[in-house]
Amino acid sequence: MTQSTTKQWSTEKLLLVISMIAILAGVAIGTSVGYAVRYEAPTTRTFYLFNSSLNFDEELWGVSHDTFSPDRITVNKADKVVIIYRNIEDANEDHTFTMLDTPYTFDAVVHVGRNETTPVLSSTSDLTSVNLHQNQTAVISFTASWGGVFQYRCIYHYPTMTGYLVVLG
Ligand SMILES: [Cu+2]
Repeated sequence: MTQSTTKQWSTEKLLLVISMIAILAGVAIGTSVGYAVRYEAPTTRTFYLFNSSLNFDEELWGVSHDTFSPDRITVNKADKVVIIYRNIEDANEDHTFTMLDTPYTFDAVVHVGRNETTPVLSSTSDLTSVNLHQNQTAVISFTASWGGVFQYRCIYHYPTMTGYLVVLG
């Protein structure tokens, strides 16, 4: 005589299992749709960056009046970032774009004039800092491979000439 090994599931147990599967499927579909709606494919984002200054007496206040404009650059992770940096200073003064203590390095093409169509002065890869004389333009590029908030600064006018790269994701 053989004994049946087939287990009979009670109706309650069956309903419970079906409910659990339905809930899990709903969560999976909801999450996928949410991701698909929000997701943006990596793209190239171009920003114009300038030195700027505030109208106060530097000696009186004891800090540099120079700042960056803009002082926030926000991108998604994996975007290609292009920063066109112009030294628009009205005096004969240098400014840098420098990223210290970050995982980022960048390529920089420095032009001798006020825009990126003027002749190239230098073209360098894997930099953490680039220096611009008055009326020069740098095209800075890198891929935003690490998420987080990363400082950029001008080494001559720190800490007031400081900005932040925000990489989402
Ligand atoms: Cu500066």
